[in-house]
Amino acid sequence: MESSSDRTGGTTTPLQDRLGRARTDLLDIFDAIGEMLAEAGLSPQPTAAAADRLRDNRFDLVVLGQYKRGKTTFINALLGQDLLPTAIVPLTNIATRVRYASHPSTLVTLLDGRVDEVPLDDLHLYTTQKGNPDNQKRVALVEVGVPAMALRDGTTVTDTPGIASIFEQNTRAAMDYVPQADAAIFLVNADPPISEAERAFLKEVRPYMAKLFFVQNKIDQVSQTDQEESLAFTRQVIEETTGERDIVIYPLSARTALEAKLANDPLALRQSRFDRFERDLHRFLQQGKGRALLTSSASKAMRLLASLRSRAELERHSLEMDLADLVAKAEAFDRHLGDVERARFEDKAVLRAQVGRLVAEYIDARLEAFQAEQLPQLRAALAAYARQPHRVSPLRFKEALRSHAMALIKASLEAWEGAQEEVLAQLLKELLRRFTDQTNALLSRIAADCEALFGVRFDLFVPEEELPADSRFYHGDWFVADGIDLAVGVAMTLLPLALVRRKIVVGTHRGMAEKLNMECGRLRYDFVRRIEARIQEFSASMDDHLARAIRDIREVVQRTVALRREREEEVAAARARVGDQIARYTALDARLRAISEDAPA
Ligand SMILES: Nc1nc2c(ncn2[C@@H]2O[C@H](COP(=O)(O)OP(=O)(O)OP(=O)(O)O)[C@@H](O)[C@H]2O)c(=O)[nH]1
Ligand SMILES: [Mg+2]
Repeated sequence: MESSSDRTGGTTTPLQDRLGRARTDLLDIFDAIGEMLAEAGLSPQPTAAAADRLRDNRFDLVVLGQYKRGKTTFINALLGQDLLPTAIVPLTNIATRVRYASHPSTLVTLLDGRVDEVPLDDLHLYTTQKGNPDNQKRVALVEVGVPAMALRDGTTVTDTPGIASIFEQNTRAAMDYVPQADAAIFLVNADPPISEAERAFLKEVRPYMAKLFFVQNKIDQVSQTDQEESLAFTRQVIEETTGERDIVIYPLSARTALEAKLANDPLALRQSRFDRFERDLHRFLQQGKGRALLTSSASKAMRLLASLRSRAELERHSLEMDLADLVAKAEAFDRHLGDVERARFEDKAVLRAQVGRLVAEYIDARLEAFQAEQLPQLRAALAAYARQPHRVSPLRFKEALRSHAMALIKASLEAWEGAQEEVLAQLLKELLRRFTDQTNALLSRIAADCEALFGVRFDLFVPEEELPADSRFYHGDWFVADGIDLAVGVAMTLLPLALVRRKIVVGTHRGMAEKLNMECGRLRYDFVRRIEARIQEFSASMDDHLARAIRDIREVVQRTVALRREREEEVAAARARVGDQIARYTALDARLRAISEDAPA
């Protein structure tokens, strides 16, 4: 296959060229449709958004693996730059997304939503355990823009904190990035071979990933025999864990590859065996995503075009109909819209009631049961902790107990929240799907009215990509690390030590009930707020679909009625204009079909 290389070892193939041409063609068509929409007095915004997506051609890769497997080094090797900080000690503690930018920039998004721009040299102050211990700076995500050739097609790569065990904080953070990614690279080492923690993690993430690349890193550290033995073992474990056969694992050395790229040494790059991985990754990116995005963009363009065409046909028809007949039908259409509005009002009342039920039956009832069940367990755990030897003053003892109680409550609530989120997201999705069905039912009622009255078909429905997907809830920031307060006065310190300690334990037990209750209240508030925001946003977008459909039809009919009543002499010119529009739509539609059919498989 002919191919031309660029500096970073990426290649362009004839396949890419074909996709590239199709993309350029499609971008042209979006421009043309945008102009036509504007000409028809409609907003060209949908074409601009679709074209942006196509131009950006974003594809999100995420790199996962246990700490110290070389994830960050691997990303640097991919970029051919020593960009992200690496180290011998466990390092990355904040996810870092790298994307293409013509001018370098580093943006830090904080948990409260604020975004700060920082110098690239300060990156380590935010993303590493050393620079930002236990995330004291409250960073949510760091995004680095670099002019790296490997990312010029819109691919982003996200570096994640190393997983340790599946119960640990970093693991959760890494997991958070999984559902957002289009593909993941899972890094293990030649030595040691795949561990139990890695196996457990893999089992957890596999269902979420459409595509997973397996990499055996650091092959430079072991002999070839050892490397092959380790590879066979790793393969066996991965196949058993995922139930897949004949998986591909890429043995390579990220460090050698990075050094080779920095020194511009093709021989060393070959030795690193990084090039084979890179080639396959590029092929996957071009074929998989490139084609999927192209076809979905083409169908979006066809939909926009179809709606323009229906409008033009409605106009042509309205120009030709008997005027009295047209006026009567326009009135009938408006009357039917009154019915649609009433039906909509009822749909919304039903939606509100369903949300209320979801909150009462699901959140409230479960939170109550959770509290009743957890409190004795939490108290037992605290009592066990109190029984351990604590050779400290009563004040210190109180402090230790207090913070242990807090940690217990926090962990139990977080586990509960994590488990509920998924179910809740599912229930919410079903609810929104039902509401979408109702919206679609109204849209097809409007379309049927239009067809019956004016003889023109509009394809009205909520497009597939707007259907509610598994909307993940992002973690709210509800936990407040205080609240268990008990008075241990000076007087108490005069009592016998054992008695003081007993009092402290009892006091903490009491404090725990209050704290648990308070935090459950916060959690509830957070859940309800997020659900309501989601419902509001979704129902507004559904309303938009209806309003647009109605406006499209009414506006054409009313305008034509006015023209025919007031400026009969312009009717002939209007007919010619509409005929011309329809011919242009037909030509564009043919071009779109050619792109869809020709899109390389
Ligand atoms: N010999 C060898 N060392 C490597 C290779 N890749 C990475 N390392 C080294 O392994 C250590 C850890 O590398 P990092 O890239 O920081 O690993 P990481 O997975 O990002 O680590 P965390 O961020 O802590 O999870 C560093 O000392 C790297 O130089 C490799 O291919 N060969
Ligand atoms: Mg790292």
